[in-house]
Amino acid sequence: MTTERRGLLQRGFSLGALTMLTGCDVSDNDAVQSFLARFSEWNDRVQAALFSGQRLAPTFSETQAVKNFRYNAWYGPDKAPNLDPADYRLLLSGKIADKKPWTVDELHALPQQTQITRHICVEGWSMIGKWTGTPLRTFLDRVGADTTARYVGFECADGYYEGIDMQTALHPQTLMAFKLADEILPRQHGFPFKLRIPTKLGFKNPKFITTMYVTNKQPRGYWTDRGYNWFSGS
Ligand SMILES: Nc1nc2c(c(=O)[nH]1)N[C@H]1C(S)=C(S)[C@@H](COP(=O)(O)O)O[C@H]1N2
Ligand SMILES: [Mo]
Repeated sequence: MTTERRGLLQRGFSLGALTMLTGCDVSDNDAVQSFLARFSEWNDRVQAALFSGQRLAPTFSETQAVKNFRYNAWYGPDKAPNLDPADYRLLLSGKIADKKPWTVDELHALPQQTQITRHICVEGWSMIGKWTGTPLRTFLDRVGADTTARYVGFECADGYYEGIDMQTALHPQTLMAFKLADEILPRQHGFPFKLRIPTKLGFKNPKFITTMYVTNKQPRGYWTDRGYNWFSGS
């Protein structure tokens, strides 16, 4: 790759723009692919270093929050997991002292707070929603999680998986959201809970979580395995 092209990439030109400029499909080029992969890893490290654990995502007023929130997954809403609250258990593993599984009723009895924040999806849409739930930090304290560990990972009922750094897990706006627009979280939006992280892109907000674990090994992410950045702050 020429110095000129590398400069373009570093200034944030998209692969599509680069293809238009050069008239060839650079994404077919192995050297470009491996360069972009390294660029992406570097970008994750820089983002992690720049991200302040205390910086708050913007919040909005009640009137700005939508009632009918948009649905997203790689399958249609009719295919979303239909978890039975009678059978559901949140399983805990890894560096957590009390690994007792949690029922929906036990989760709902946790202290809750409300946030009105913007959800931003990499597919090019965003929406302001009102979510209510328990700060993940409160839950991690409650179960005796080792918060000196580096990551918290999640596995979901639809086979999705995600993970976040501990700083994000302890961020005051990172919620285990049990409600959307004042209603119990609808099935397609992640019943019994989704992780709501307004400092992260939409895909780092896993729905229908069935397992939570604390680890020092960076958890894999569903969309990260398909080429998106692991850090993906918004
Ligand atoms: N389990 C699970 N969580 C998920 C997804 C998914 O497909 N499965 N999609 C992610 C993406 S890309 C987005 S934009 C949001 C969509 O959440 P919503 O349906 O409540 O809008 O969920 C995120 N969490
Ligand atoms: Mo998304």
